[in-house]
Amino acid sequence: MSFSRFDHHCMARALQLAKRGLFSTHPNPNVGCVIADRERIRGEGWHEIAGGPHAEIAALREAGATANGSTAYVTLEPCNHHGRTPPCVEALLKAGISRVVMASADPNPQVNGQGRERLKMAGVAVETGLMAAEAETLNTGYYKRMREGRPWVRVKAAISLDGRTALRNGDSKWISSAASRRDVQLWRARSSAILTGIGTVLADNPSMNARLEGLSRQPLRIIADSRWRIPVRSRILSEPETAVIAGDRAISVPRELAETGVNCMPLPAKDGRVELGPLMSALAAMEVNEVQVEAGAGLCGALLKSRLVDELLIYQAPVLLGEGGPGPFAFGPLESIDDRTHLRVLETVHIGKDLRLRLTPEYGS
Ligand code: AOF
Ligand code: ZN
Repeated sequence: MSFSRFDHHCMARALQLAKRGLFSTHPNPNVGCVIADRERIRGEGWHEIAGGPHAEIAALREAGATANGSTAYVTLEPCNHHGRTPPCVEALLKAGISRVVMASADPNPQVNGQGRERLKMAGVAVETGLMAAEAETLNTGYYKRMREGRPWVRVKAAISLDGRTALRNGDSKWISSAASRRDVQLWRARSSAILTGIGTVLADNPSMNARLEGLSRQPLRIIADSRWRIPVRSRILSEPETAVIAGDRAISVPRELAETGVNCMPLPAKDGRVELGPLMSALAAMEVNEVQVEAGAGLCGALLKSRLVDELLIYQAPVLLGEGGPGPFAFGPLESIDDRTHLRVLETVHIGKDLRLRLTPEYGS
């Protein structure tokens, strides 16, 4: 299938619009839509919030009567089901759209090709795959949850040039620059959930919220706390309805903790530790698309060893911390260099004085 320069231009614009929903659409995907006739864009829209209008509806509203006979460029397959809102396909047909170009099919089993089939049946020309990689990257967590029943897991760490996250005495404030710490807030804000461990909660008493102006939602806070040890007055529990504690189902939840109203999630455990695969499946069942892990070396190492990590977000500061401090991942000493974990670098950028690396583990077979 060949797409014109104008097609590319319109889809690039639709992707740009989709990004406006990055901090607000959870658990829905980010979607953008452009309605154009042969030479001009007539309507633009994006999905802003779950329960609100889908991108197509917003764009059709702006296009008005000019939609008749026009092309709709959508970053995701238009839906053909009644969810919180009516099907977009019907609205596109009613407006007289004659061609639909979509970046990617919607992996949601309620949609998955059905939107496209319905459009075709009604005589609309449908073309798929324009800028598909960009569209999938934008909704990487949504695709992973729909396809695999697991969230996208991103581990964030601030390290020194000598690979440490703290001094031997535990001091770590601050290794990365203020600019890096602000950048972390953006990644937190787009995440469905932040995962940390009880060790970090006891040591640092963090709030793990997203501190950005104008946010309409906060990520869920998940605490891996196998023995239900969390103090009820921890900062991370200050809004109990936005926290989930994952503990060993073989140990009963302390009454004081249960009475806070926080969601205590009993899970299978091995060697006294909550099993991380079932934890991730449970989070996906709660419609968590992206999880950002901000935790100590133990939990991060266990996630990596379980092959649950999809992405590393590393802020490397040009400082040296000397011997004795931990690294970001603990999984025991290796016996052979052949056992090393390989990572592929996705991106490197300078943030303030630091270097920000995004990497993905290459788990092999
Ligand atoms: C579209 N356009 O802009 C979006 C779509 O409950 P609802 O009504 O909000 O529907 C949510 C589902 O609709 C979501 O899981 C995904 O399959 C699709 N999202 N579809 O045609 C949009 N955001
Ligand atoms: Zn829709």
